Amino acid sequence: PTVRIIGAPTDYGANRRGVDMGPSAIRYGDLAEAVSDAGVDVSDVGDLFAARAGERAPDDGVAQGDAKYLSEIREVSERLADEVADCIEAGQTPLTLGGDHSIAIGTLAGSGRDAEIGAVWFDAHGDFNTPATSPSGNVHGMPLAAALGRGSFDDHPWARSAGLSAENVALVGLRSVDERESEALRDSAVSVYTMSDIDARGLTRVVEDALDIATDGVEGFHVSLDLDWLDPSEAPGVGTPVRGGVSYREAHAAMERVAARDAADGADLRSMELVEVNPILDQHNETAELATELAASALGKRIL
Ligand code: DIR
Ligand code: MN
Ligand code: MN
Ligand code: MN
Repeated sequence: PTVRIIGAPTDYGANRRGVDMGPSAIRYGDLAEAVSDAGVDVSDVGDLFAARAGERAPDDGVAQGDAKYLSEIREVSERLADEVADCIEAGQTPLTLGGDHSIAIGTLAGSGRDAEIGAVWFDAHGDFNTPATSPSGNVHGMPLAAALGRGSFDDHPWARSAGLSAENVALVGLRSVDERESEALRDSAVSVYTMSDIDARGLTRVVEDALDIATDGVEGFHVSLDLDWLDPSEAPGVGTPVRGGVSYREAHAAMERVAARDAADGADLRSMELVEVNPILDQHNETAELATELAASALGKRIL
C-alpha cells in the first residue's frame, strides 16, 4: 500500500492560533520515515492552500449564526475533499495532517464520495455540535455533525459525507461534551464510548467494538485521531487539553487494532487524519512526534 500525506494547515476551527503549524511540526517529527518503517510506501503532496486566519474576519460571509470562519472552512474542505477522493481513486491511502479538526469535514467528504464508509473518532470531545448548539462557535467542535448533515448543516451540502451514516460512526474516549451536544449524541444513531467505558472494559475491547461498528457493511473506514484524545501529560501540544485521557500505551494499542482490522478480511482503512497538534503550545515537538508514531502503528508498524 501507498500512503499519501496531505497537509491542511488551518486554524479556523480552533479557539487558539498555532494549530495551522501542525503539518510542519508532524513532518519535522519524521512522519515519512516512521511510515516507511511501517513497511508502507509514502508520498507527500505538500500543503493545501489555506488563507491565514488573521487575514480574514471570523464571520466573513458566514451564513450560519455561530460558526466562525465557515466560508474559509468551506474553501479548504472542498479542496481537501477533491484531493482525498483523487488519492483514493489512485489506489492510495490519504493521511491528512491538520490543522484543527474542522479539516475532517473535507477528509470525510472525499473519503465518502464514491463509497459507503464508517468512521472511528478518537477524541476527548464529541465534535457533534451544530451552530445552534455550540457554546463557542468553533467549527472544530462540529465536524462530525457537519459530515452527517445535522441541524443547519443540512443547508451546506459541501460539508456532507455522502457515504457516511451515523450507524457506522463510533466515538472513543470522550470526556468533555457540551450539554446540548450530549443530547444530540444520545438522540442520534452514532455509538459513543466514553473514558468510563474504557475504564470499565479496557481499551482493546472498546476499540474492537468501535471497529465492528465502523466496518459493518461498508467498503472502508476512516480514522480521525484528535491528539487531545490522549492524556495531556503525553500530548501537551493541543489547544483544548482535558485531563483523564488515554495513556501512551493505550493509544498505540488502539492504533494497532486499527492496523489489524485493515489487514483482516472486510473493510479496509480508507483514510486517516491527525489533527489538533499545536506546536506553539508544545514542548520539544513532543505531540507531533507522538502523532507520527501513532500513524505508524495504525499503518502496520510492529514491535517485532
Ligand atoms: C467544545 C470543544 N465542545 C466546542 N470542542 C473541541 O467548542 O464545541 N473539539 N475542542 O475538539
Ligand atoms: Mn476533535
Ligand atoms: Mn478534541
Ligand atoms: Mn481488510
